[in-house]
Amino acid sequence: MKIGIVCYPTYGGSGVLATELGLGLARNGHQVHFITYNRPVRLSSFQENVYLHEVEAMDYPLFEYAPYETALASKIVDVVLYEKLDLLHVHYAIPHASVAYLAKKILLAHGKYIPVVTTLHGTDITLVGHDKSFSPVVTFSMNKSDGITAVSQYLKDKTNSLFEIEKEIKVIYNFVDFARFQKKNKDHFKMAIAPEGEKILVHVSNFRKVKRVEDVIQVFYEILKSIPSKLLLIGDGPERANMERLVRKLNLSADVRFLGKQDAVEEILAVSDLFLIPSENESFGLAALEAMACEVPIISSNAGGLPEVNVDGVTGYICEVGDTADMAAKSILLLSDEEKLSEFKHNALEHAKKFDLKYILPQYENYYCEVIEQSRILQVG
Ligand code: GMT
Repeated sequence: MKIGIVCYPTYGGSGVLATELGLGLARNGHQVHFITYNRPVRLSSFQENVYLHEVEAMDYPLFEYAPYETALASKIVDVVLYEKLDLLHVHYAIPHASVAYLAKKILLAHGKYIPVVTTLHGTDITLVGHDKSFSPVVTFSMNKSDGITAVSQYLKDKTNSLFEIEKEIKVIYNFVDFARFQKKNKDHFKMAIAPEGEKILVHVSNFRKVKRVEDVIQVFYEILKSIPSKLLLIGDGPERANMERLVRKLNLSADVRFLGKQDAVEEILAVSDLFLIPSENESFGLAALEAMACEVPIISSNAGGLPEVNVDGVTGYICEVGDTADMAAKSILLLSDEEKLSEFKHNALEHAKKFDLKYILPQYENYYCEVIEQSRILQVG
């Protein structure tokens, strides 16, 4: 198949998932065309069957905001016609689903029907999409997509409760590529971070309010009272400066390291003992799954789809959103019992295997075939 993938190129989970999906499809022999405004972060080197079409939104003194949607729709039309794409898969509803609808209408005028699949990732539904400034457009364009997928059962249910969706939403879980995410020996790295054999805790996010990074720091503050440990904070975003201030205020600077955006997250996960994800809202928690693939147990909140990824008392522990005392107590329970910790590490890996790319990729391929076939029947009819 020739597939166009529209996504955000940034460090967010939706862009990461879209890129990993495109790379997997390309390895399976499909031709994949990424259409976005920058090189996606996980698209780091040349790969057979992969093409990148960068969208440039023209700047002009009249515009306060460069019209990205118009430029994206034009680029989609151009790529679909010139590369003769079979299907367009857009990740994150805003603005991609409505832009895809516009492109689809323009393409129809050229005599080309392009089936569109929209994948919902989370905040496009739970935070942004539901806002009344976006809601009518999001509802309309989701209903105009030929297929809709959601990355967890929670997100499917949430979408159906917040919007009038006329189509069946298919749940296709996020996945992890075990060729990349697996425990590797990085002892030299561990020595550099935790020279006295301290436990290593890790958090990866875009440092938005919804991630509750302040809870990560508060939990670590409590853990440190009884367990020698280090905290690695990976990622960057609007809350970073506030978090740096909090670390200084709690006098934790010697034990907390802000590593910023990292490309080789798997190398850091490889030396970590525990992953903290106390989010207010999380449709799935791809970062947690990637940690589990590297044998890192999870302390998570019970928000959204996290319980579909982290199994309470098996791959880690689940606590109420904001209950940092419970999160700290569960972390200490695990970190102070070597036998339990290695059992949970093993369980985390075993559970992550259920989300292996090799099982999820065919679900997308089959869904694409289904959507293309249904669109063909509708056109003939
Ligand atoms: O977590 C974010 O804020 C980024 C966001 C995105 O769209 O890039 O992530 C969402 O999509 C990920 C991939 O499907 C999910 O794993 C995250 O749980 C989801 N984030 C939220 O729901 C807050």
